[in-house]
Amino acid sequence: AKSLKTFQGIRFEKCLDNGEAAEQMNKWLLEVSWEVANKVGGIYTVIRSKVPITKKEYGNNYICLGPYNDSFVKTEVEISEPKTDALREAVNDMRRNGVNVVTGNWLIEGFPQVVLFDLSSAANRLDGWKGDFFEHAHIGIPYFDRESNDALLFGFCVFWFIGIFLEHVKRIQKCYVIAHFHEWLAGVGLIMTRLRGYDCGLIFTTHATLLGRYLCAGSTDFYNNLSFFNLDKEAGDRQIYHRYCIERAAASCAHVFTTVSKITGIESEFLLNKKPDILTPNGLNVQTFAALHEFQNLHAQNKEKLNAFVRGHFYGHYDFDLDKTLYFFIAGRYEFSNKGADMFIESLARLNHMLKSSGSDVTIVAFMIFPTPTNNFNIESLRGQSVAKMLRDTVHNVQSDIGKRLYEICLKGHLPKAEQILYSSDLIELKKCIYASQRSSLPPICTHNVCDDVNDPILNALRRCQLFNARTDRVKVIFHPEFLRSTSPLLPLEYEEFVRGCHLGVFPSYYEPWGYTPAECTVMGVPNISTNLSGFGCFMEEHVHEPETYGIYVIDRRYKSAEESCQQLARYMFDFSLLTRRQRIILRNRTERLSELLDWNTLGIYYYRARQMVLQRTHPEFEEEQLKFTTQTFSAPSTPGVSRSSTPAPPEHDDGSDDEEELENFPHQKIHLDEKTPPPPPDTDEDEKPHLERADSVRLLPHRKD
Ligand code: G6P
Ligand code: 1S3
Repeated sequence: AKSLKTFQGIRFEKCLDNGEAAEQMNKWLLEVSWEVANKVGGIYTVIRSKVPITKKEYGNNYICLGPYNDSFVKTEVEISEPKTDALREAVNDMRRNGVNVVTGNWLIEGFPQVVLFDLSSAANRLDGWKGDFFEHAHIGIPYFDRESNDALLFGFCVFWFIGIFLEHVKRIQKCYVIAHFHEWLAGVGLIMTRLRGYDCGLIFTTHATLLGRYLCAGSTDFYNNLSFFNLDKEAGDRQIYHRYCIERAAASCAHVFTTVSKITGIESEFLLNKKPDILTPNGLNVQTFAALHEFQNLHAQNKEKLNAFVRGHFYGHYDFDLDKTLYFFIAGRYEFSNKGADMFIESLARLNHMLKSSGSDVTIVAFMIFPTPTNNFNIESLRGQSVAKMLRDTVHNVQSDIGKRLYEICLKGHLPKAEQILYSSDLIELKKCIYASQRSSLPPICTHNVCDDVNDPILNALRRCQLFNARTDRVKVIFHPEFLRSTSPLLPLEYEEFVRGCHLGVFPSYYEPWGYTPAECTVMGVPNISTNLSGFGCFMEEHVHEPETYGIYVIDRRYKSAEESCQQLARYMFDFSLLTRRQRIILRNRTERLSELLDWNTLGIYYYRARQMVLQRTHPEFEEEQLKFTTQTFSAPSTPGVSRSSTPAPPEHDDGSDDEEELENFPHQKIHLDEKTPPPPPDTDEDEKPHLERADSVRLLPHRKD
């Protein structure tokens, strides 16, 4: 919607070219996160992908603060001394006092300045800082919780840095400094900065709540009981009381509190006792191709790599047609029920039954990519690839020999007889390979030896549902308990290549504040399934008219029982299996068209709004001041004619656009080719408030588990 791209009537792009203005105004943004140049989970993706647009707005006055992690710094950071005085002073003060601070630029698009604190060099201060924290915030950190101890060290380093930085930066002229903290691990710095009353606008963004994650991972009927939890007790029972206190205090101390989706906003209202001031959905750095069909070609190329793997993995049982095989996948942090792996497997079993009983000749290969400890690849999986390679090499040699013989004979002016070009020795070699590819066991359901095989939830669910890769099964399963990498001897693909090669991403999460996996699928033009308990699913339902027609399927896990949701998921997957190749191509085109909606160039405006809000709250004179520095940019009203809609308009030449007939038989829902842009919400002050439903008006699930 237009409102997604404008702020107080000014187009977002206009706000972005202000790096110079920020420098002139002495306006700074410090982005504080445990995942700055330190890949742990989703927040790394948020910060990393957001850097280019944030740099546009703040120029050199944008600095990322994080912990020093030797292995990442070696490959991700170009170390150099700080160029600005305030930064140098703050860093040198800490160094003089024995804290090792590494500075430089993060080697990612945007090349932002980073300040990284070596926490081990500050460890001798742990007890003192714990005392200070208790004195000021009344939160005690137990000695045995290493993660919290690190969070405390990190927080105090950031707090120390900010104090000195502010002192120096305001010497020259009035300054506007915003410190934006992500997640509880960065919370201590925010709490201390606020409690000491520093002149710094503080934003806290939570990407999940600690209690939410823990409660959902059990068998709690979470969304129906949000208002009933005894929070202190629940946190205490899980030995995370002090972490929960940090998170709650950070939300409460922030001048502006944000979270990534409506659903996590509601959760925060109950679990952190704070309603977010604004929602900041996650975007991506969308790669746009010059040619529209490039991403389709990439699909075909990468699918071929998956085909090669599947041929090897199913050797001896390779009796299905790869031309009629579809690749589905689920991936993420290994939180079995939070990420909906339980529902995926249950629905695959149903899909298997539906395909068998309908006499379908389609095969589904379902990949599950969740890292868990293993003792390396299993022999059967490696053997499969080597058997396939042996056969491929032998066929290649025979083929080349046949070619030479054929050429020789034809040169002499004869047509060859079969035995003149295919020798019995060739047949023997081929027979040897064919015999070697016989097997007495079923193709493995897992590529590795999982350490805790007996208790592993995915393996147990597959056993319970009897998904064993039998010949008669139309649904085959492959659990890959390791992140993908192009150097793997088994499945040598990067995650992005893998996603592009697949047909459908399935993410039936129960707990998912945002969900980057379906968003990544979307920008790569891969249709996907999410739920209305995930931030992404809700966002797409809100902003895209009939998302199914764009290959965005959202399962109802909120108002339906688990059994009903399972059936819905199985039905979506079954319907997808009925699509023709042509229909799949059209659908991929449509999915990819939604990329613009998920681009930071669109979604970055929410972060921009949060920053404007914090400055208005901490420096009421700020807006007027800003106008002096940015008159030219800000006085230009947006031209309605150039505003683009959030449901992107169809491109002029879309190989799917004139195929209404092809879609007649689209099994789930007919795709409407007339684009409908959802009515934009009013671009008023009211719009600044998060669009949260009142807690008491939220319709809740009857029961989570049947
Ligand atoms: C892309 C390619 C086509 C290919 C198709 C396969 O669209 O450009 O050449 O035929 O992928 O699609 P499928 O859904 O069958 O993997
Ligand atoms: C969190 O990471 P997660 O996979 O543990 O933060 C991500 C970034 O905001 C978010 O996409 C995800 O839903 C959260 O769960």
